[in-house]
Formats: sequence, C-alpha cells, structure tokens
Amino acid sequence: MSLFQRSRSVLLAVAAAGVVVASGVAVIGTAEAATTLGASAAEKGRYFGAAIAAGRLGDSTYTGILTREFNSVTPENEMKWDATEPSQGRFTFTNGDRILNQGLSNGSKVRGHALLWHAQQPGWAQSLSGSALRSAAINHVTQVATHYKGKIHSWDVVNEAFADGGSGGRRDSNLQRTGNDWIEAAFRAARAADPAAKLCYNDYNTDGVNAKSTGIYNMVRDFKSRGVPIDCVGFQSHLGTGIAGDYQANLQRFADLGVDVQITELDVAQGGNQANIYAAVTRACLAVSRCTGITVWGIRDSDSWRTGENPLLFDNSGNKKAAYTSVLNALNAGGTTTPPSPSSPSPSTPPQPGGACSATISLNSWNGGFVATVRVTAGSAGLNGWTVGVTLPSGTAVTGTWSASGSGTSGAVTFRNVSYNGQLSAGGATEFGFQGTGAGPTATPTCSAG
Ligand code: 9MR
Repeated sequence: MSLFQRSRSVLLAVAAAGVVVASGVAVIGTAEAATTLGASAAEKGRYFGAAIAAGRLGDSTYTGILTREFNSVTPENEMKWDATEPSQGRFTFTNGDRILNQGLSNGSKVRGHALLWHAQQPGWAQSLSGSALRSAAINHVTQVATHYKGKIHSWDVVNEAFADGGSGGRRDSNLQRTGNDWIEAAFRAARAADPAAKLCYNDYNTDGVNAKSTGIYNMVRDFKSRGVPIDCVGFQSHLGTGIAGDYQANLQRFADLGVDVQITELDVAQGGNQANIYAAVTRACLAVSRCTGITVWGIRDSDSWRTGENPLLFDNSGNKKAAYTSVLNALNAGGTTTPPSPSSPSPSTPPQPGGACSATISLNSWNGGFVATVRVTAGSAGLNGWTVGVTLPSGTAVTGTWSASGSGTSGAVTFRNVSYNGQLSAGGATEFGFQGTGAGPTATPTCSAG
C-alpha cells in the first residue's frame, strides 16, 4: 500500500465512524457536519485540494489553512519542466520534493503538474525541434515520473495541448510539431515509469460542451479504443462570472468514456455570483460518480495568479469568504455517489482461494507494450512467502518488475515475494507489477506457497 493509499484509508475510516477532526478537536457523532473542506470531501470519497507554492511554506497563516482544510496538494510551478530540468539532463527536484513532502506529511494526496506543456519550458527545450525535442520530452517524462514513482496520486501528463476557439484541434507548439502522436507517447512513457499514478490530460476552457472540450473528448475516446494509457481528464475551471449550464453534463460525458474526471485549477472571478458558482461546481462534481476531487488554484486571494480578481476561498488575511461557506455547505449537503476504488486496476471480485494462494492479473496494454498488476491473495491459512507463475505469449518480454523478484523474461516466468510482502495473513492480499513489450499475458497466473 502506498503512502497516499494508507492515508486515504485512514481518512475514510475516520469519516465512516462519523469522527471529524478539525483544528485538533475531535467531534464524535454521525449528526455532526464536517467542518473542513477536506474532511467533508473525504466523507464523500473525494479529495479537496489546493495548488501551493514552495516559497510560501514558511508563512504560518498559509500552512495553517493548508493543513486544516485540504487533503490534496498540487505544486503551482515546482514540478514543471523549467523547474525540474533547467538544463538538459540535469534534474532539480528540491522544490518539487518540498511540495511532495508537505503533502505526504499531512496525509494528503499529491497531484503532479505538469510533465509536458507548451509553456514554462526551459530555454534549451524551446530551442529544440523534431526528433531531438521528442526524445528530450519523453526522457523528461520518464525521469520526472520515475523520481516521484509511487507517490503521486495523479499526473497531469500533458497540459493544454488543444487550441482555443472553434477548431477543436490541437494547439500549435514545438511539441505538436514533433508529430500528432506526441501525447500518446508521453502517456505511455508515464505509465511505464509510474504504473500506480493516474494519468490525466488537463486543459482550460473545457468547462462545458464546446468545440475544444469535444476535441479532447474525441482524443480520449480514441485513446481508450486503442489502449493508450489514460485514466483521467482534468478540467481546470478558471471561471469568470458565469458557469456553463452543461458543466455537469460535460463531466459526465467524459466519465462515460471510462476515465475519472477531476476539477484541477478552480478559481472564480469575484462578483455577485462567486459563491454560487463555487457551489455549482462542487455539486456537479458530487453528482458525477467518477469525479474524484476538486483542487482550487491557490489558498488566499493574495496567493492567486489572477491579481486583483480575488478568485479564491480565503481573503488576503486568511479569513473564510462566503465562497468558502458555500463550498462547505454544498459538500456537506451533497454526494450520494461514491467514486470507484482508487486502487484500480484491480479485479472487482476478490478471489476466494481454496489452496495456499491465488493470483489475478489486470492489464494496461497498448500497441507494443503493457503494464501488468498482479494481486496475490492468501488462502485460509496465511502465507510466509509466495511464488506466482505467468505464461507469456510468444514474442512478449518482461522489461521491468516491482515489488517482486522476477525470474525469466519470456515464456513461463515466475515472480517471488520480496522481503516486505511475503507474509500474508489468511485472506490477506498484496500487489506487485511488471511491464513488458509485446502482448500482455491473458491466462490466469498460478500461485503457490514458498
Ligand atoms: O499559477 C501559475 C503561475 O504562478 C505561473 O506564473 C503561470 C506560468 O504560466 O502558471 C500558472 O499556473 C497555470 C497552470 O500551470 C496551468 N493552467 C493555467 C494556470 C494559470 O495560468
């Protein structure tokens, strides 16, 4: 279980018991409404997050609100290409790690933002083109996703690649000029580097059914039909003084393609409608079972990139605004739907082994490769060590394994537990994974003790 999964189960367990922890005070009783955004969202199986800046972590008003209210963080700038690879092949993760550790130490999820984007590229990448840029970009995805492997809830793998206006097509950029398949190449590289992270496409001006959101919808549908690994779509939701009437319907049509949806950068211009628009976004997310969380793009108005627009939930002094109360009320009032388990891919019905153990496999495949997640479940006696056998189709080769020790790369291959996951209590389960080239295995794996 990764750190964030562990924290999430703790949060959910707390919520299920009707215990709300706010400002260090535990309030017991099912009738009590949650008093923070994160606790209330967690009761609905969702997260409520904020974009944060490493440079503000020394401000105690800021971190006080952050740790009290939010259970997800996104680095506002610290994991972007210019920040993480300022010169080619030299990676700097100091500030990204500060955001990561701030989130993990508070039991929060961490959204990774953003592996590839036409903006905020380092100068050296801006001056590249063609195959040199393509390989540099894919190397960037691989290196950054590998550095954060196992710790990121969702990655914005590609950000803002579609054009505004009515074309519904791609935005021109140096990345786009390397070939239309740059987005799927990025998603495949991200999956291979961090199989546990949900992989999102993220964009703005997509907050309703329009030409741009439909262009993205068609890309996601195509990716799903061809097995390109994509798990989620981020709707930035930088909103003005109105909200599209079909905001929720638009989220739902993406969810119906088989991806999660997330509100990733919410902020709303201050005006008569600010509180109502925030509430409408919150209700829309709660009404779509695959809408797994909301992130606001900053904490106090003074932290916002939208200088002078006061678009956030806390004023410059850190006081809760009317918009805050309206979001909290909407969270407390709503949400009869629960998002699917975050541990996907995993089988929906757990196996009930009669023998020592059993194993099931789930695959994320694409043309030419796959990532396999194998779930090992102990039988009625518990286990002190396990071995899983997998038969690979001809032409398939294993290229990497995690949380198990593999033997063989083609044909009949076996995987044994590593030191920390061999002991399973009766009925207990653990997961390991491997990736490979060629077609993924289709036969049920064998499992034996020892
Ligand atoms: O909030 C970010 C701001 O501090 C940066 O200067 C800016 C640089 O382009 O990026 C802002 O964040 C953007 C996000 O990464 C992607 N969607 C739009 C956000 C607001 O511009």
